[in-house]
Amino acid sequence: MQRILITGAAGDVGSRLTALLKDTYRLRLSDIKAPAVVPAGVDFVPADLADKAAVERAVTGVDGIVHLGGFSVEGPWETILNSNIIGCYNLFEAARLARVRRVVFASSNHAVGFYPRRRRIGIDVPVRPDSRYGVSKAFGEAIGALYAYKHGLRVTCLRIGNVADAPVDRRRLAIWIRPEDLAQLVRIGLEHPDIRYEIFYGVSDNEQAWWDNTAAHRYGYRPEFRAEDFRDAALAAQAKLPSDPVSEWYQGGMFCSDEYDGGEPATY
Ligand code: 15L
Repeated sequence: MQRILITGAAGDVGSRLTALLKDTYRLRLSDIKAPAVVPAGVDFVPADLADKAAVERAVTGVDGIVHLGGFSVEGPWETILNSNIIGCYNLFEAARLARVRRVVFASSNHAVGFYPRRRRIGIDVPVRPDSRYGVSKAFGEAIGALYAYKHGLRVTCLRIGNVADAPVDRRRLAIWIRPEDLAQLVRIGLEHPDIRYEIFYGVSDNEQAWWDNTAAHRYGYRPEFRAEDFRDAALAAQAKLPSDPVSEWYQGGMFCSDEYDGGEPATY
């Protein structure tokens, strides 16, 4: 059984993946504070990602890492710098030193948030981050490529949409992913023999999706959930939200309209 470290394990996505993966791998959890639930037989190693020595302790002896850790929304530059830029470098460098074989990096749709919703994009478009947070995710994808091609780490970057039991508004009808589908993608990243460096979109089988996820499907991803099954509830929730033209134009939603003074939105 592979020994897998999950960073950011105390967060919502970390807790859900722990529950879904605990019988498949020998898990070790890490975060600044212990998760509310640490299942029997699972270790917890505290680590602040900005503390290199602590990160090195956390990764020692594992075969693979699911790197969810860091600041998970837009934040002040100092916070993003320490948690997501320095933290991500520390994680990859510690993985190299400890000869970890695989990293699954939780990237985000916000690495490409400034594409208009009317465009369908694949993994071959240039990044268009919509926030300092999105920039940090593009950085994580770039450092993942460096460690994959230079140091032989097998790296999978998941541009995750929105992880929840159900989509909560119109935007999430396009980008929603059920935790079970996310666990399937994580397992491909940790196990598929042909992975060297890949970017997949972390999205369920949504009819309205803005992303071409051919790469994930090529590796066997078969999402089991569809946002359309929750369409009426999501649209009813959307009807109660105030209108926000910039947010509604771009894929990144409010991450785009937040602090926005860019004039007319891009048409392409
Ligand atoms: C993300 O990357 C965030 O981590 C999550 O909290 C959501 O805001 C999500 O994107 C989203 O775009 O809905």
